[in-house]
Amino acid sequence: MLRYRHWLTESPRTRRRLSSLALSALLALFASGCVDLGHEPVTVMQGQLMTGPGVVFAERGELWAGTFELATTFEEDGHFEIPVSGDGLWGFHAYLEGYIYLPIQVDIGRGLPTTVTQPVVDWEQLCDGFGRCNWVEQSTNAAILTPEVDDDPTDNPVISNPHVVRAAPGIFQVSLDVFDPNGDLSNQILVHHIASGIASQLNPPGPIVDGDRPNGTYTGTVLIPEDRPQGGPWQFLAADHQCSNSQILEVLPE
Ligand SMILES: [Ca+2]
Repeated sequence: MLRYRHWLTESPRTRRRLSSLALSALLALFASGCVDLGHEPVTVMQGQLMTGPGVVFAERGELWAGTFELATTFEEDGHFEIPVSGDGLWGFHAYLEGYIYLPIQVDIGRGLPTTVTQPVVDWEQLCDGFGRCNWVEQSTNAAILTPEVDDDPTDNPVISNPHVVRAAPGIFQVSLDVFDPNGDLSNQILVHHIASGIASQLNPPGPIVDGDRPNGTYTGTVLIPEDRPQGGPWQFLAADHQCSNSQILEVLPE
């Protein structure tokens, strides 16, 4: 209050000078970037799959070496959009029942919508080299993402008994039984809370041998920030090292 009175009783000339100093200081703060304007730019990974429905997971960091943190479902139209929590490298993973999952490394720009694109491949040449030609014909538009049809599901992971239990506000215990017929489970034993977009990897029930996760009951703890929705269904899936994935199961918390 004293300071305020002092300001009012200064001469007009002094007030103008003080006002000018205050403006300069404010401009300097803006220029140095240390003023939080409260408008954090929205950084989005978005794109278009040739079909749906399914789920896209966003892995923070280098593809297959990062952390699965976020996810979103998509419908028959194949469009997806995930607001990600930082720029830089993210792994994109699309899972559709009946298809081999599609992984792509994406470099996300800060405050920008980054569209995921798929390198256009000469499939005929690739097929000749690998002796397999069962790929879906890919669009010449790199922005139409095209996963491969899974024509041999006999070696796919099989999941059952998905459980979600709310242990405390914002804290959920999850578990899932996973079985892979040829024992090549990857680290992608995944859970997704649909309403909040939060995703997580589950922990294996035993040792990892040569990169292969064991069959058994996987468990985990998922934290949902209090400013995000807490209710509604959860999704589970598993994938192996050949990019085969399980069915996608959906459950409500117990
Ligand atoms: Ca397998």
